[in-house]
Amino acid sequence: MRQLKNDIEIEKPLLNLEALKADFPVLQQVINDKPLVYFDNAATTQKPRVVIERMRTYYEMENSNVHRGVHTLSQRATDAYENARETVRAFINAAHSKEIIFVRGATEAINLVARSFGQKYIKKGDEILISAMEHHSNIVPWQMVCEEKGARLRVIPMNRKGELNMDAFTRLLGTNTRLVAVTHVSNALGTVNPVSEIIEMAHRKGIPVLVDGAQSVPHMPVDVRELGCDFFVFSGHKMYGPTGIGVLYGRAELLEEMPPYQGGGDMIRSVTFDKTTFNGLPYRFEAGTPNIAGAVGLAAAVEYLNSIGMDQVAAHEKALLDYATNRLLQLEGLTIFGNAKRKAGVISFLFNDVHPHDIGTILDQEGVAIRTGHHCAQPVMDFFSISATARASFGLYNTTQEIDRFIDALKKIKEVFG
Ligand code: C6P
Repeated sequence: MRQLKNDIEIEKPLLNLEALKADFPVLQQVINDKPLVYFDNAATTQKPRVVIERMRTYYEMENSNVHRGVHTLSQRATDAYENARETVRAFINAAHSKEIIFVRGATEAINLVARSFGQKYIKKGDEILISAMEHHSNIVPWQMVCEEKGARLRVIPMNRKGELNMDAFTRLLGTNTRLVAVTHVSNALGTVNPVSEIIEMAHRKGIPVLVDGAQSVPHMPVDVRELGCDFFVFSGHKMYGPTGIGVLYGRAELLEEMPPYQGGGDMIRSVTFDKTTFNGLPYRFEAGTPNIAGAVGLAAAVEYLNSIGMDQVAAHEKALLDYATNRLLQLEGLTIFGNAKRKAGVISFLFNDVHPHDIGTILDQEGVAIRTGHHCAQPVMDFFSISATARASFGLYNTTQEIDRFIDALKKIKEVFG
């Protein structure tokens, strides 16, 4: 069903937004005398009460160390932790729970693959292929490996709309390419990349692919087996879960062959001063006491997302993106960076000559939280010959009314700066 709002046709809200918003204590606040509008979801999302409560219950009733004790609390903690792994496995449809490695976040997951895969498989003269729109987390770890191994980092170019040049990608996939590492959704431009196509093309040449799903998993259904990717990484805090927990999915055949990332407790089978043998998956990659409460909180976030349905979330955020884009384009002097055909709910923009930090500050005074800066994607800024943008990014609890507030606040900027 469609309705008209400010002369723009929009989809009628697909979700019960009032009820959803009530699930998030932080969103009930007044900031600078205005009800908070939170449009910084690409940086981190807010947490629903079920996540906060689940972590509280964990600490009040189950807290112990995992895989170590025979006592009841240790069993409870171990069960909660391993059930969380299974919940995450089902959410992204991995084949085995041993393919789910709990890490601190997307950044650590990429560093793990860069270190471990890199140590075993990357040698002098090899190439690692990334894209022009990567977050620093999917650039720097590869640069470090390249430096160490004498390998070369190559970059799939993009056009001015923020779409990857797939012809160039075909040409760049060569006999020296050892790995392709691309983002599913760009945090700076909102582009949804054709990762299925990228994976298929790379696999035809026997090259594994890592997908950075930090900005996709919270906003659309993801099925790692359907994608066919070899590695997939994401962060709990961007999907309504806690900070300090994230996931590396890796195909078992690959992970089994990779050397450990860190040494310590839980990742070993036996240790003597002469020799250590390592544990099996997934524990081989989880040295030390893990973030148990984080994993449990992440599972609660996944269950929360499941209760809404990822198709619904994606459709709602697409409607918000279309509505906001149309309204923004009516503002004279406003430029949107990232106009790909397939986009997620991220809008990077500049407004006349106003510095993005001033845009962010004035919006904050109006109770609207956005991010300003280079978004840890400096090469994207360089590509457009700018140093920063203002960025609004949507989450499942956002509404068209909030977008109206955002537009009204932008109009105030025009009044202040002329
Ligand atoms: N982007 C943003 O405001 P961590 O910090 O490990 O949770 O996620 C890193 C990361 C990796 N890939 C992409 C595509 C990302 O967007 C991010 C985090 C945030 O855009 C913080 S810079």
